[in-house]
Amino acid sequence: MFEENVYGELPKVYDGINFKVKNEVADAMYGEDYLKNGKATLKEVEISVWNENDTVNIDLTLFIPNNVKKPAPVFLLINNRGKYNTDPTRFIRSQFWPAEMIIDHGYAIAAFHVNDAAPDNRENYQKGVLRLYPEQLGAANGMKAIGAWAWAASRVMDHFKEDKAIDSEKVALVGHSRGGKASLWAGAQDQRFANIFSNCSGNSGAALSRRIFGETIKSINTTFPHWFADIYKKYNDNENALPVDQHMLISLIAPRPVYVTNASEDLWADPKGTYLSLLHAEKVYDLYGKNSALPKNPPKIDSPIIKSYLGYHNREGIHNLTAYDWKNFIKFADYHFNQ
Ligand code: GTR
Repeated sequence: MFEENVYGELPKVYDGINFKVKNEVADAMYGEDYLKNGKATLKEVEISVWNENDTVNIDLTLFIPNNVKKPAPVFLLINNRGKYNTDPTRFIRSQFWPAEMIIDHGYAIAAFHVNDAAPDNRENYQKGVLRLYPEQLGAANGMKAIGAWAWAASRVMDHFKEDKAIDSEKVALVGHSRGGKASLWAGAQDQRFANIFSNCSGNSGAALSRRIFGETIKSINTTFPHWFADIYKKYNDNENALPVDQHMLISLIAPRPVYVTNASEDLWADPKGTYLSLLHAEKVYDLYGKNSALPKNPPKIDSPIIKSYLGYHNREGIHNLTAYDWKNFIKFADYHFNQ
């Protein structure tokens, strides 16, 4: 129903895929003092996928901790902001992708940029993955940018399956806002992702549409007509006609752990509706015997729920992905991966 009404169909087949390590640095990364301490190995991988005589390249930036003996668990970010946020040289360090902090906790950290999969604008969104699947373009249930970003996350997963330095059973997928809509959709589609993190994803992400609070289906479809299948526009001002709501998207990831967040000042993303969505997903987790015992009411600001299959926090502040968010993602992944 999500394919038919919201995100569009996610193509499952392609003619071929290739992974090319374009750059590898065994002693990458710097300490606080900006002296090189080589605590990670940098790999820049070009993922090429071809279908219907056309090829798409997705660039993966990956740091792997050097002091671990086993294949490393990994956090993969769907980067919907500037590429500088995932600077492979580490000249720029951004809280949006705090690579040093993740490495220090024994995880690898990876990212790809959404524009490689589907440029994030209504004029050019077709000039990525959709070149491989031209039949999607005319179809009412054809995928657009969010679908293409989720599809690309799965191609990175294909790489992790081949990369001996990575523990592909422990891949945590992270997305912020529009990226957090895509991380949920990728998690629902691809069971190889072990943990899903959806940060401030709001409407058509983790928040319930039927609350009609903050961003609505009509406003998202109007501002971002290139994100969802055309048929989704049928539900503009018509939420009750939708056969799904977003708690069902979280439920589709069951029984795998999901962590969602809000920011206290980000009412556009409807913190209350996000928490309710998580709470309603609990019924499906219960079917698997994974009781989360979430409190009925949202927890106080800055009070994360970690030891649970369904995790949550509402961070003090504005719409963003910060070191606070990542610290709690690490705690949640530690809890589930080390159980
Ligand atoms: C907003 C949009 C949200 C969210 C956000 C973002 O303008 O209304 O749905 O996706 O952008 O990605 O930062």
